[in-house]
Amino acid sequence: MESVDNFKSKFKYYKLNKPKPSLSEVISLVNISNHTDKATNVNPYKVSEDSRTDLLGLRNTKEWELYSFYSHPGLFILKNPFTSLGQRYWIRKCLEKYPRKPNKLNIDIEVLLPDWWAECFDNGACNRPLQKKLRWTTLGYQHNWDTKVYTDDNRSPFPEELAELSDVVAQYVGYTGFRAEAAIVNYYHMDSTLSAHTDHSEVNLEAPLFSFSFGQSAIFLIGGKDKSVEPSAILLDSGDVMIMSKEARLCYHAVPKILPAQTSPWADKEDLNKISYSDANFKYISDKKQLVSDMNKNIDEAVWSPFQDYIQESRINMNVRQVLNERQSSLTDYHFNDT
Ligand SMILES: O=C(O)CCC(=O)C(=O)O
Repeated sequence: MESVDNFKSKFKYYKLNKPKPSLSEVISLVNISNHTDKATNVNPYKVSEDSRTDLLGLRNTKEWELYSFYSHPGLFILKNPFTSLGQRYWIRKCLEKYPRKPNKLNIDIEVLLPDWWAECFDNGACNRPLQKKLRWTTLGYQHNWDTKVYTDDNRSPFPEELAELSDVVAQYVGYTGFRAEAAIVNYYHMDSTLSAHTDHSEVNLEAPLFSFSFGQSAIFLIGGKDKSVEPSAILLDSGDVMIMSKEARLCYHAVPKILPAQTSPWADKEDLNKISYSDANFKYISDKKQLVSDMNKNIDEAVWSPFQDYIQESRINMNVRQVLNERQSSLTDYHFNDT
């Protein structure tokens, strides 16, 4: 007997514009008091500080708020641990740096652009149609959307600042051996959706997946290992970090709707304080001075303005994965299990 696709029904319900879906069942961690039967705060009992947070645009780990979900073991959301300046830095990296070659872009089949963001401003004014065309770029091990198979010859260097950011969050949730090796950066506009799927291409399915959201908000659906399980709807706001681990790592998920953000944390002027060069024990970042300079230049509203224009109408999601097993050095290294 064919099973009922409860995932599809929920996806359609939230995707519709007319009639507008009710948002009363959407779990919002801003209004957690309305959802205490579904999600709860689970901050680690003993939180140690991380010397890297300040320079990566993050608040002190002691201020972070981590939530888990009763119906989804292994799923966690870290509620916006970023400063305003941090949000600007990461949004800008996703627009200015990550879509550069050799990374792959969805628009490659139409036109090969060495530097998409620069091309958008080639004639001075912003080329909005070209801006709106970008839907994804891939980093590190390049996700192959057709075969869903990673290969060693289809790999570009993984951005060291994103490896560092992922490591800080991984340490906080207890995944001390996590290595960021692949990422998909998804770009959404107000009418974009992402259909139901599972992420199972990685050799290592024990390692969690870290998903960072910026800009406009989204309704995120997460169900079970098959589509008969009715999904929960969760609101993801700018700065939120989702961690999909254990059972949740292989569950169906989707984005049926982008919603206007209720606040603009990237524009909070009170929170735009310059960072200064400090001692941070970085694992991946080699040039601290460059990092500090890249972070601080976004305080200047004129410099920040083109990125502001983009994010005012869009959402960006960086989805970071570990591909290999712990002691594996490449996809063709089959000896990692030998003792
Ligand atoms: O945009 C999101 O929040 C989810 C993205 C996602 O599911 C993916 O890249 O596999």
